[in-house]
Amino acid sequence: MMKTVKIAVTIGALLISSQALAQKAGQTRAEAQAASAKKFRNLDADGNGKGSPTELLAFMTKAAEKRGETMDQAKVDRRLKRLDTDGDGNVSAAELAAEDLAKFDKADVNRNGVLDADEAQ
Ligand SMILES: [Ca+2]
Ligand SMILES: [Ca+2]
Repeated sequence: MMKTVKIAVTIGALLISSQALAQKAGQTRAEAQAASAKKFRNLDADGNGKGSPTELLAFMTKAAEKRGETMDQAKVDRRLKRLDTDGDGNVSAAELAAEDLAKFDKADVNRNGVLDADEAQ
């Protein structure tokens, strides 16, 4: 009985930590930029270079489903508002990269361009 509980807790902890691994140890800034570009290609489903609100909704819904969560329009709207810095109503690759690289720079406390083990989370 106790053993089962312990295993369940371990699995739960693993799931949580793998979800939190948005930033990987050893990742360089260039890799973060490449990952962002790849993410944008997934977001921009019709390949017109713009992530439309509809595409963002589909993209975020898919990501939420992977985590076993649901997505709502209000969340997507807030995300779009944050991402869309030039205010054209769409997300560009540059706008997405700006957010991703800002996250990277925030995590890269010692500014050496690589996420060290203690900086990755
Ligand atoms: Ca598009
Ligand atoms: Ca925009």
